[in-house]
Amino acid sequence: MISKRMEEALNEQINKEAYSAYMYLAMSAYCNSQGFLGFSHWMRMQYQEEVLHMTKMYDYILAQGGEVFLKTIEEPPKEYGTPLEIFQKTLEHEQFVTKSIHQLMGLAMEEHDYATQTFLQWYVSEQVEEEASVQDVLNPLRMVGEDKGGLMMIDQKLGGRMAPSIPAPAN
Ligand code: OFO
Repeated sequence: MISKRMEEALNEQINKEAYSAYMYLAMSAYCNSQGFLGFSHWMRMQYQEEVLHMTKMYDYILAQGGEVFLKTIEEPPKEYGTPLEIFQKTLEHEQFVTKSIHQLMGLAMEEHDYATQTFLQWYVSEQVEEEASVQDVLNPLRMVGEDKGGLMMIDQKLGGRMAPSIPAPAN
């Protein structure tokens, strides 16, 4: 069982994960339109990952006898600039999501909600991985700058990103 306050906060987080999915899908379309098919693929995989983050939280709310409220998803921008700018925006967004997960954990601690703390631990670790995987792309992007050959090499590498696996059942 979860409190009404926790139910509301988890539903807010579902909306943030849904926005993340939507934004990465928009980035994927943008990269495709710029001819960066590998970057586009990476973003498409990231979109799938966010859908899993969202549904994992959805499953948890239901497993705890709570109610799921799907809210309006904000429209993401259409233009994102250069590959370097795209990944800078991606890192900023993931840092925002990390903060949001930490606030949720803070609420679970305040409420002595041990089940939700255990559940959220997965997201805390996941956000460390999310930020690290974005940094792994940002570092070579900073190195190559505007060199077209370098950008094409990174694009090719990102085209090999594997599809995310289904997360373990809630909790
Ligand atoms: Fe769901 O981790 Fe990214 O946003």
